[in-house]
Amino acid sequence: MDKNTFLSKISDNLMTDYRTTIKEATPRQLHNAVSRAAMTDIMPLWNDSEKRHNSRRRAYYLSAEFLMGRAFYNNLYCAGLLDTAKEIFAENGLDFTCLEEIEDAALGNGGLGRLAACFLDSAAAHDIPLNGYGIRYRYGLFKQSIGNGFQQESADAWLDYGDAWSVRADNDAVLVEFADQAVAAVPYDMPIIGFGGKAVNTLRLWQAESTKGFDFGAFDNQEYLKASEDTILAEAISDVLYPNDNTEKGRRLRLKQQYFFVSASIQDIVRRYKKSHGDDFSEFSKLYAVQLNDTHPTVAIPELIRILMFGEGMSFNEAFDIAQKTFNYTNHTVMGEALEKWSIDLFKGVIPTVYEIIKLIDRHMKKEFAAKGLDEGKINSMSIIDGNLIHMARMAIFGTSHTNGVAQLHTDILKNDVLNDWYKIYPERFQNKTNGITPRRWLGLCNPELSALITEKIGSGWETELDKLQGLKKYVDDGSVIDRFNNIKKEKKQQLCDYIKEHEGIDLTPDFIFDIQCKRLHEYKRQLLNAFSIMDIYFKMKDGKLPDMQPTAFIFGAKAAPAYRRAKGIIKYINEIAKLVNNDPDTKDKMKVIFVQNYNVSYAEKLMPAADLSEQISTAGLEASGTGNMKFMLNGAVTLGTYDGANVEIVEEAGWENEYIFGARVEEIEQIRPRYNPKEKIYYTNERVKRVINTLVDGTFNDGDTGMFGELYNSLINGASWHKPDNYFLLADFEGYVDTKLRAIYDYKNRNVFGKKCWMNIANAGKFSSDRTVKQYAEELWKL
Ligand code: 26Q
Repeated sequence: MDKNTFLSKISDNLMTDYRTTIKEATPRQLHNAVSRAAMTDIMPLWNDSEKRHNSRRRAYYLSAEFLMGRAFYNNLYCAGLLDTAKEIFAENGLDFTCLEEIEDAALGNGGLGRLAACFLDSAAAHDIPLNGYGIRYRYGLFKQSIGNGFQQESADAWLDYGDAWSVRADNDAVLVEFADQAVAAVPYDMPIIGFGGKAVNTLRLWQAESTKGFDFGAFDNQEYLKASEDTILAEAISDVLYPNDNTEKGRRLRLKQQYFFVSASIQDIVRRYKKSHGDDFSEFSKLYAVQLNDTHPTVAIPELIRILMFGEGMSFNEAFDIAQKTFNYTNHTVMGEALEKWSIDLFKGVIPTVYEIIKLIDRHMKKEFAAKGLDEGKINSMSIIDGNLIHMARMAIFGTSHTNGVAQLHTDILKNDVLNDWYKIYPERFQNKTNGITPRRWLGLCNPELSALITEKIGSGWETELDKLQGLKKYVDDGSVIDRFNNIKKEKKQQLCDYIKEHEGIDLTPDFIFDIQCKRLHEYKRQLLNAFSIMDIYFKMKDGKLPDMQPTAFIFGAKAAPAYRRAKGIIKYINEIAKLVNNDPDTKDKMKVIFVQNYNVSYAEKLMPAADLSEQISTAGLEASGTGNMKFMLNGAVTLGTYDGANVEIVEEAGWENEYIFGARVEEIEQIRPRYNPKEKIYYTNERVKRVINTLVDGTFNDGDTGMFGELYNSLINGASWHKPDNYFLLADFEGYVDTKLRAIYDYKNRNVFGKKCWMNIANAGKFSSDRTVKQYAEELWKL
């Protein structure tokens, strides 16, 4: 679309929708008018892609979360319209960044949701027929602000800005039935615009609505609330994203959400199949592959069986066979508390027919196990229905063709430890698919300055073939290229400083080394260890033991699940440290601690390009993969991390000499675990550790009399009823961590040497493109 056409479409939209002009429009009006103009431009390609894909085998990605981020800049970039739009804004005296007031589509919590978004982007860029199915939450992940050092939550009403990038498809609405309720599932389709114009795929998000609408009978009887009751109860289902990352109790509404979007999606797929193949289901599993993003959509297995049995008159065995051939399951965690289990009573109360199917699956599995010669004890210990609980991961492994982990180390742990019983029975079912990130959003869009340098050196093409970055290696000894990289890094840091000044009110300069940890707040990710290291460095500096230390900014971004008390205590603790360190005349010119508010995809796009040090410090064995680590790497930060998740592969690609790895490895953690006594063996014997940890309880800081800091102290030193002391091994890794961090901070003083390390990270980041990941799924799992 040329500039004049684009401009005239924008002007038309502004006039018909808002009776205004480009000079007078508000940012929101501009956002909608420009977005709709771009939509009309991609529409033919969208329809075209769908028709083309209709005639071949295709895959669906079922996920309770799609953490899309802001659509506007990304979609224009992928559609090849970004520069034109910028010109139009400039020519009309408009600030292109004013559209940053439009909220992200934050329909996800963290890694798992963002991975789904990256996969869709990659599939579209490479014309792979992959469509997403999920929930159109009215409220996405809560917005976070910090008040007096505490996290505060507020609703994320992202739809209040309009939803210019969706098309409501009323014709495809379906009915979803629960024991006590029936609701309409109405699809909203979002285009997933493939970079370079090869294809546009679809993300179909379901919204729950009443089938009855307004009850005039009740209204006439003056029962006003009752008149709207069905609407309220129906819409509650897609009202809000559960804000938990990696753990959750089994809540009734959450189960309703899962069944709601899964049932609607399976009905949609079956309907599409019947349109072309009628009642003969023999081709179904040859036409479709369905990927289950963790266990959240696992109820798809019994739901497909239910529809095939009761709707199509198939036997259980025939239906199970089709389901098993159609589905695959991705596991994203090894932590026990994150493995979904539902109480039978809850299940029976919400979706009794589905529960009956699960009983059949469980019985089928037991027969198969018995035929394989497993003894009764073993069989019972692996049952899907176990006591009064339904184990979703067990159903996911048994009811699908393949189970995959998300990094090599994670897959090895699944095979050899967490799911070893299953691996022994079905070794051929287990695969690894190391995660990736889309280089469009995470380099092209968020770092145009670095992108331009890369293109200058190796030409374009890296955007869709990231291995081409290898071509950068030969410049590593070219001082002028490293200088230019360092200057770009400085520019990105300055941009972040400006943004932080505006949004957090804190002064910061790009001469500091930027040490950044941004990710969900969780004990296993060990933000508290990072906080302790800052206190240790602070004390050292006060004692005059850190001569000429490179001034360092310790930057955090993290949301805590609203009910996760310890995580919220850690946020408060970091903010108390910030207050102390940033105001102490002895340290304030050398250290800055910043906790940015409302970390989300858009903030990540500003933080990743500005980082020198990428903090990836999870307890070894617990971070399945990590994907933030890859975003930092691609933007030329070095990793300060444990040998965990995809960090292992990052080191393998970039070389040990270009990362800062510390701490106990998985085997060592397993070895120390049985006799681990942090109180006697570390706390009482190591003065540094003691001094730092005591700041939780010795009055150095104030937790507003919440008792939060005391609880954190206890969790480390005394343990709790449900866990041993320091179950994430902060004390064990403390010294190695601080020493390694200080080594990195001092190394930074030689900017050329440090810049080379950064450069080697960029040059070796090719493996971590989600294009590679999605192609592996397409070939090895979906058999496209
Ligand atoms: C479950 C039940 C009820 C409510 C919420 C949940 C829930 C929600 C989200 C459970 C887990 C999650 C998210 C998990 C997650 O993001 N895992 C991360 O996945 C990334 C992509 O594979 C990995 O890189 C990370 O290592 C992993 O932690």
